[in-house]
Amino acid sequence: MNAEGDPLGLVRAIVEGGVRIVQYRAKTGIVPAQATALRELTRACDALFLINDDWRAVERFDADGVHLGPDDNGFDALPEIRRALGDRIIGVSCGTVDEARVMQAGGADYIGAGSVYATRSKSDAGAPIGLDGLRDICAATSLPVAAIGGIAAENLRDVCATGVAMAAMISALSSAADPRAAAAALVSAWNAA
Ligand code: TZP
Ligand code: MG
Repeated sequence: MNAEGDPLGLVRAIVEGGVRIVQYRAKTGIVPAQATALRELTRACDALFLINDDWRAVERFDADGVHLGPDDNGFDALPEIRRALGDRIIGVSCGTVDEARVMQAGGADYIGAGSVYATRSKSDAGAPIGLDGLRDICAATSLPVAAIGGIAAENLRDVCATGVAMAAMISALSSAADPRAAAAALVSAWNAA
């Protein structure tokens, strides 16, 4: 099972394993039937459903929010997006303390910080910020921080100790032989950290 071949099966497995936030990264375009199915699945499991890149798709698929990076439409205009999305969640990618401060002032709800370690899942992720970079961002913002990039079972405890509220993962889940078991083990390790 993998994100390309059977994204719905993968998400079903990981939410059954205890994951409670799912971000839909449709880099070649949103597939409406897929987004609708993911919305239904996440709602049934009490998991949040966030759409990456495209804040205009949030209402259309009744998502819980959007995640925006520097290249996305609206990243520089959070107040306008806030007006459009109301109480829905707005998350933004940051790699530095300054970016985190600007985004907090702009009205973001959470900060996605990374890449923490080297990653093969995002070609333009830039140089890793490491645990020190992550710690600095956590100290600079009162927003919840989601760590991302190269996070897996072996470094989860170190990541958690920086003060982040969440850890986001692609390959640790999508390349697992048994994504449900991998998700359950990661959630349990996180809760114990
Ligand atoms: N943003 C920064 S790193 C990254 C994204 C989307 C990819 C994370 O993927 P993985 O496989 O968990 O390293
Ligand atoms: Mg983006």
